[in-house]
Amino acid sequence: MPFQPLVQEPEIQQRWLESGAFRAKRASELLPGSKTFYMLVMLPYPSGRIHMGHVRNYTLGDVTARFRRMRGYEVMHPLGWDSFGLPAENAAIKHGIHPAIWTRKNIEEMKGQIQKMGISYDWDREIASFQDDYYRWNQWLFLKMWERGDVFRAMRTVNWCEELGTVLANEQVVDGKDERTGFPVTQKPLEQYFFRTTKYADELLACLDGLDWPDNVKTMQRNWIGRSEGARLAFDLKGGGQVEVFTTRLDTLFGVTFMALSTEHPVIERAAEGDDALRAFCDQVAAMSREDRLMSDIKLGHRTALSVIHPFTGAEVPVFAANYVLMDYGTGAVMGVPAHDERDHEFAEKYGLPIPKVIEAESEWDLGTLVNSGEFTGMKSEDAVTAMVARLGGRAEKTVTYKLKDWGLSRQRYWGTPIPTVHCDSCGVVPEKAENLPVRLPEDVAFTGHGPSPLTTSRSFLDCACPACGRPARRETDTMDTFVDSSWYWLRYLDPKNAQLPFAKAESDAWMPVDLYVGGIEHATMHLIYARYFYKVLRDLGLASGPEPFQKLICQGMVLKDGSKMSKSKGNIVDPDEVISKYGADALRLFMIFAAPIEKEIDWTGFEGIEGATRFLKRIARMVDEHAVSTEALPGRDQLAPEEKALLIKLNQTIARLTDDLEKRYQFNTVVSGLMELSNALADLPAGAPHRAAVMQHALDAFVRMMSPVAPHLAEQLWSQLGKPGLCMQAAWPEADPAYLEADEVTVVVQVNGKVRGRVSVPAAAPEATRRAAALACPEAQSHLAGKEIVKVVVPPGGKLVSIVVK
Ligand code: ANZ
Ligand code: ZN
Repeated sequence: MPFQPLVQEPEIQQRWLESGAFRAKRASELLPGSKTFYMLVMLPYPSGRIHMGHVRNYTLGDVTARFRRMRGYEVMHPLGWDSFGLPAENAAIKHGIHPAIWTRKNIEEMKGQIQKMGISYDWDREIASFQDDYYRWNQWLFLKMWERGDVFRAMRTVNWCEELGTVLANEQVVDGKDERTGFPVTQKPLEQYFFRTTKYADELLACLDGLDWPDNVKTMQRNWIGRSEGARLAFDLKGGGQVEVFTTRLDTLFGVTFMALSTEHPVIERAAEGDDALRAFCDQVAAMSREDRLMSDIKLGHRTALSVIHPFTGAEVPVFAANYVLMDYGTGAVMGVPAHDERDHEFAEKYGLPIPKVIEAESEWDLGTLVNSGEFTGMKSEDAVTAMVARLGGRAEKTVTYKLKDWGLSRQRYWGTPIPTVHCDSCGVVPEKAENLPVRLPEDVAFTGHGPSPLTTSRSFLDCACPACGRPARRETDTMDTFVDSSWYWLRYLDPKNAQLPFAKAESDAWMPVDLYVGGIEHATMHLIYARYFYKVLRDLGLASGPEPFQKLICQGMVLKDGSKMSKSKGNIVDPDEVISKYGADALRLFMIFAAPIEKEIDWTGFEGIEGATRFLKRIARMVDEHAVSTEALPGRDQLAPEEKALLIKLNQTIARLTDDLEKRYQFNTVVSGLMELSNALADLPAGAPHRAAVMQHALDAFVRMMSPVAPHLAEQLWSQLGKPGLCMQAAWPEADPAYLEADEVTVVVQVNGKVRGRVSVPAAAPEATRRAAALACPEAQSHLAGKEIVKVVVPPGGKLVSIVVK
């Protein structure tokens, strides 16, 4: 049968589905001692169509899942839908359809596309976060965390968009505007729910060391957690009260010439009550985004009427409100040391403040020695910190501060998990009872696109009884950040129908940790921090075991076109569906795997790559077509002709290499190049080779199995053609035969004075002395040695080269 993917692929997909070959076992069905492999890809957002990024991600996952099955592992390979969030709500506003309808339609469409790619997902485990049998467990976990104090309510300054009536994440705010709509964003204090992520800051940092993750992702997480060792120090305010600062450089204390406080600092807010100019300045800063305040070159300050007293010199130090000091880091107050801190320096120059030098450093690496620092002058920086803390008594202490924030999970949105609490006039904020879950999203809502969330206008949703006192109360209208949905979804796959618990511990113990997680680098921080955090909480709740959810992480590179990311706005999208409907899934899969190493970008350069893949698949199909199925036994090594032996050596070396690539090195593109080389060797076997039929049968049998993870459809077809029973995807991965790993003879290249002069054959196991002697006896080299003095003969490691130096 020729290669006809458009006809054959759907038939083969049907066979797979009917045979249940993708089904993963439940914990109770696993035999003791069986090896398990959990292959996870980042769950997609159902935007409507799959794109090449999805194709690449899912193909990599599928190659791994299929390879592991063939290697005898029990494999877990599921997919679901991250289906709450803004786009559905925006579509609802734009087209007047309910987000649930839009979401369902998109899921159906994308699922069809993914199935056409032949990805081996266990669809019985499919989940979608917008369904109440998923999000009820978000609510259930929320209540568990509430009990333990892992969720709390607090006033925090947030990015507030009046027009949209919601809080925005820092990432969504650009130039003080909502990135999407351009509506202005201001800073405003709001009562919010928070997960206490900071409780796990140290563990989140420490556990990174043990993970098999890309270094750049680990670095991004370390920076995100941002552990800083330093000290807290309280300054007395002139006229009463104190201001506490956090500093990493207490040793620079004698260089302090001003104090900079955040505009939201309580001391500033109090001072602004009687100071209109200060009030106006604070309002001006409130209109700036967090990003601008951090990155801005423009340091803005406002000198207040306040001053603090230097704890050692007794000098009066002026207090400023400043835009570059953030309320949510450290204490929201900075001791300004312009000689030794860049931002403070800029600020001091702008406002004409003195810049005294108090540290002398010999090099960039030297922390320095104190100068002009009273009794501490001459001390090394590190020693000075300790000495100062001691001298300052209760006024100072060493502390650690983190950039990591508690995770604000409130969103003033409709399309998310309702936060399961109730506002009661007599009891305050009360958690809903677990038996009343799920708190469902109401259907009787209108989408206007502005103003407060539709939940706030739905009477059927709002009116409820207080879980504590039973009196009429009002339901919470905030919904959860959609990152909550993706923070434990991979555990629900393990037990998707469980109606008592989010998942049974037996299931998570059987499959966790995830053996390989593949996804985009854009999730290096938020998702991958939140997911690790949740897993630690689940462990502490007794629901899961182990410290970390994802043992190995690979971030696949992007698929580019003309050097830039494929995107709707650039109009440079290549639709995978279009490719599949023309070339079939195997060609697209093969291309995706072969085009580049997994973590590198792929440049989509038109259809040439896909056509190349098609030619290769056609060639293999033709080779099997032209081969007559043989049942003749493979003769022993001694009976084989040299070219037959050489082919079997190539075959077994390829098996060994590809096994290693897939199992240990997670190298995928070299698997395809290995198959290509091997196919050339197969084609080169002479027609008249004495045991041709048996050798070809043996080699093609292994070849087809090895191509199966990458091009599973064609492999399945060829497997039948070779007369093999059952499904190729369920066959065992070939084992390399040690008898054929070493060639009998190897070629040694002979160099004289750096020039290649000849080649000799020696037994593969020949020792160095034999190689050297053979090289010196090489007839082509002899003419270059005649009459010369041999200075030295070098056999570098590997022994495939002998280098002779003469004069
Ligand atoms: C005096 C000083 C002198 C500082 C010096 C640095 C160098 P990291 O390393 O990122 O933790 N700081 C403290 N709280 C701040 C806030 N809320 N907003 C903006 N800046 C703040 O940075 C710690 C340093 O950042 C602290 O140490 C403080 O400036 C500043 F030669 O204190 B330092
Ligand atoms: Zn009550």
